[in-house]
Amino acid sequence: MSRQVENENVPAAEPRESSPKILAQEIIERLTYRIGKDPKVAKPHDWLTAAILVARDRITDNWMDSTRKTYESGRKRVYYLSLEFLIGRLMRDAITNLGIDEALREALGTFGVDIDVIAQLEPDAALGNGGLGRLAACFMESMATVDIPAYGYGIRYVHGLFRQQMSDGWQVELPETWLAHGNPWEFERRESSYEIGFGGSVETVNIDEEVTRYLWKPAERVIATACDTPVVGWRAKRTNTLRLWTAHPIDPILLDAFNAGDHIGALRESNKAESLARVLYPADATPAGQELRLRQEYFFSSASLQDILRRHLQQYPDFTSLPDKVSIQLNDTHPAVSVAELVRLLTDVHGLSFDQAWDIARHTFSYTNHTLLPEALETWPVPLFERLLPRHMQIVYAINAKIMIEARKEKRLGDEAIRTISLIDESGDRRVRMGNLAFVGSHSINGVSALHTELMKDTVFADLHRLYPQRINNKTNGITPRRWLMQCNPALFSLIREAIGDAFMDDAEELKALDAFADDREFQARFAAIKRDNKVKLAQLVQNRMGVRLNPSAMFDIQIKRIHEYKRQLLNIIEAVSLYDQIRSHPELDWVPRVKLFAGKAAPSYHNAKLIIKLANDVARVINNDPAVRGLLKVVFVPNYNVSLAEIMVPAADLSEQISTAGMEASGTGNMKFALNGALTIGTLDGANVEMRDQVGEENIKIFGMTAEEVSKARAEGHNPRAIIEGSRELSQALQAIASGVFSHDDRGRFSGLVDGLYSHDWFMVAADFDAYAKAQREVDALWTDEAVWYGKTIRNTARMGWFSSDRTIRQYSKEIWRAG
Ligand code: B1N
Repeated sequence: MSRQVENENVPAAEPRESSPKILAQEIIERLTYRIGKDPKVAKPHDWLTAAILVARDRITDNWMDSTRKTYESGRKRVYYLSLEFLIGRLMRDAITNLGIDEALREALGTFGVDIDVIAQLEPDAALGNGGLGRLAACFMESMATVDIPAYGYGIRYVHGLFRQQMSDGWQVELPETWLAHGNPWEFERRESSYEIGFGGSVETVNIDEEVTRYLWKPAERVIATACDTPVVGWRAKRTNTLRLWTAHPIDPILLDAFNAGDHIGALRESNKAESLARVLYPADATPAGQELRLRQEYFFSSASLQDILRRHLQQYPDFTSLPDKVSIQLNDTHPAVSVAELVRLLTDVHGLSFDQAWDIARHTFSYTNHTLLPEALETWPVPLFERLLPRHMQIVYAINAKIMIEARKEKRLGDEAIRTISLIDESGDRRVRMGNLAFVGSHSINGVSALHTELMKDTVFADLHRLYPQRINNKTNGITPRRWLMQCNPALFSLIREAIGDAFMDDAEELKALDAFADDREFQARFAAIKRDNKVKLAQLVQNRMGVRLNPSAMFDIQIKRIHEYKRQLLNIIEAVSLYDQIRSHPELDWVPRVKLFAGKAAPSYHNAKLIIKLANDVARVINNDPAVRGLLKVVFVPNYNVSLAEIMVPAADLSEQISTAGMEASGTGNMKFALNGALTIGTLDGANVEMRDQVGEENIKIFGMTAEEVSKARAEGHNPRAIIEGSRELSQALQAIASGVFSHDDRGRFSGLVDGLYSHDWFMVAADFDAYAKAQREVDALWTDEAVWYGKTIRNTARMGWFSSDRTIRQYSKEIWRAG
């Protein structure tokens, strides 16, 4: 049957000892024989690689053990298909989960090497844009932690998300070269390679009167090769695989062209193939829309499915058992073409009938929707889809026919419903709707917060929900408490352990026990001291990188996330301008000193988002240099936000800004990270903020502004932003200052377009929510002035965030969607 069975007699590796002494010996051994360096001349990077290799060998033992057990137990495997995995650095995560962090620190110390210094040399793997990619990374860690046999599948981009530099306050994008020093975590698997086709034509072969087969003859073919990274769970319970695909040409060099002297032309195929895995599309919550993106989507979907089917056949006789043994989770619509690809593989390659294949597909796939933004719903022009994937186009039509007939005949839906359910959008140029394809091809469709899930039922998927009322369900997002508390905030972690013991380390909901300490003045003082230390650390970083001095006694008010109009960084900046006005006009009042920190990247083609970054920088320059402010307000935009920077900023926040226009942020996950680390949230009733309020209690969160319902009503009935602005003295003054060039002497009209947008339509309700937001901010100031009240609230936030552990989210997926128990 399979290779594994033949090797049954190979014993499992003995667990390795991990004393500092053994680790030190191993480090020297790796340095010498794997890196080829004499310890005397080893550079910090060499020590890092050696340390990673030592950790990796321990993980590898565990990994093989996990793989073997899955095979032997016949348990169901879960496959998480995602175009993004925003994993960040891996070393600290791996060594804490292995439980060798302290021993490794000591081992390196014997050579005079500081683990904290070399840890910072590890590149931050940014194979994702934002929340969706980071969620995939948290899920990978939690699936290993709760002992689910899981594989992540994605693309091994040579260039992850661009590096952001500031040039005169404008964002400039530079390529990210995370692989420059190699990647000691990964294992290339040449033997796991698959052919992926594009273009060409489809031949029809009539086997007999009843059976017709279709033979796709692709015009282009490339090879996908696997690259594996082990993902170790908490306490090394199990280790799973993150399998990322690289692209290679079938013929690296076209010999005919080469011999004819066309040396560049000889590499054409090679360049074309490798372009597939070259770069991550930098758009968050908006589809890229280019042909290369569709090629990437198909490339990784096909490679992953071929791999999944091969693994299944190694263990089971045929595919009737696929839905029992395999769950495939589609992370948004980016892998949705998988639905058609699985049907193709099962019918054209493995000889099943269309009906059998369709039935298997629907019971195997499930789909997570991450956004309702209409512009973010992925669709592809029919001519492009047909040219690139002619066989899949036929399958999409075949699926569509089935669904349309069911909707019309059995469910008696009308013309309008039929139009919105169709896999083909006929309203303009014809397009394939990937959301609808993912929906009809899945047995479960989930949203990522309670509110978002309800809105899915009412808006984008209303008619599909009517057709399949059982399918939509909610799985509120979560974050891994290992990275987002234990590792990023070791001092707070120790304090909590000391107070309530270790139970919360294995069950984050045990953090609740901390509630008992919320009003304990001594505990508050220690909690506050840790927060202050974290702020000092961030202040040092800001001083070093930007030369701006921050006062660690001021309130650190932080908004970090992708720059997007719906996330309303603009609202925050306008409020800063207004506060600046008031501080100058009323020097006699007791202003609470604040530092407003921003960080985040804008999609390179998103004009207004880039303008908002420039505005933040322009406003910062003026405010930070005005002596009349007397240091009461500072504004800082920290460049190049990434996971590693988040690990420093999150523990340093007093106030967390989660202020999206209600109804637009599907969940948010940064909101959870801040609250877990003892920040108060100022936020709208949007995404997971709603459930955070339920968990922490409404007295421990500052909610303001319009509800999702009010927003949609205002949009439908038309609202009058000009009247709103004119009715608010603070807002109109701030807007006037921005529009008239107070912050942009070199180009006075720079921001007039941005401000005009608020007067004319204010789609994101910035003006509409301004007064409520400013009022909420002053209430936050009042809370800040009473330390006992402030820390009582923030400690309760930490205590009550346990439910937002991604372990809880993954257990729900496992029980209710995957049935992978
Ligand atoms: O997914 C996160 C949520 O917490 C956020 O609220 C949500 O905005 C985010 C196309 C996306 N939705 N859609 C994307 C990313 C890249 C891309 O090319 C869409 N990201 C989200 C996790 O659920």
